[in-house]
Amino acid sequence: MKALLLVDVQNDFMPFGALPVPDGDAVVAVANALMPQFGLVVASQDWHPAGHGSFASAHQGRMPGDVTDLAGLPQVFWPDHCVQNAPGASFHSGLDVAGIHHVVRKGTDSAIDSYSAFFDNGHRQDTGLSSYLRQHGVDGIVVLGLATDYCVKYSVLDARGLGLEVAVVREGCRAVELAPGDAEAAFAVMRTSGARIVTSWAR
Ligand code: VGL
Ligand code: ZN
Repeated sequence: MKALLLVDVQNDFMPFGALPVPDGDAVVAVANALMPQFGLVVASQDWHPAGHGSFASAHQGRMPGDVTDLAGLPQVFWPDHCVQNAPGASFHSGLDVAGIHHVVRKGTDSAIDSYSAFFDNGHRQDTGLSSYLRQHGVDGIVVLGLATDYCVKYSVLDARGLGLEVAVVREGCRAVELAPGDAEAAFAVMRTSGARIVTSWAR
């Protein structure tokens, strides 16, 4: 069966949030419209401890947008965002959370970032999502959420690596776009991995 994966539809990624994704709140209506069409709906939640290693504020002399490394991997430093139990980490108030069957939290280890809902950026720890999906007989996922060029992209690439069929709902995604073109580049990489890029009215 197919499951719907909602990636990081959280306050801090909304235009009013700490790590604003332009037009990010547009994905909420798409998520709400699709949820009733799926027997299984899973949502990921970026869930950082205060002082997480991906926060520029945790490193002296670093600004959001700087790129260095963390845990031996290239790392963009971000504004403080999605701190565990803070309002910014909550799902958008307009999201129909009653329609979500399972929440997977990621980014909980201060020493490494975790864009993907499946593994951290070094593929060292597993969030448990793949075994959850396997246990529920899921062979494919339909994905939407925030942000196209980070957490959506890496979740999709990991899902493909796990052998899942993947469709990405284009109008259900919005991008950070630190550099112009990052969104389209992300869609291209996802397509190359074997994911289909679809619209919710033609999937
Ligand atoms: C995300 C940057 C940092 C995302 C999470 O959800 O795409 N981006 N943490
Ligand atoms: Zn994060």
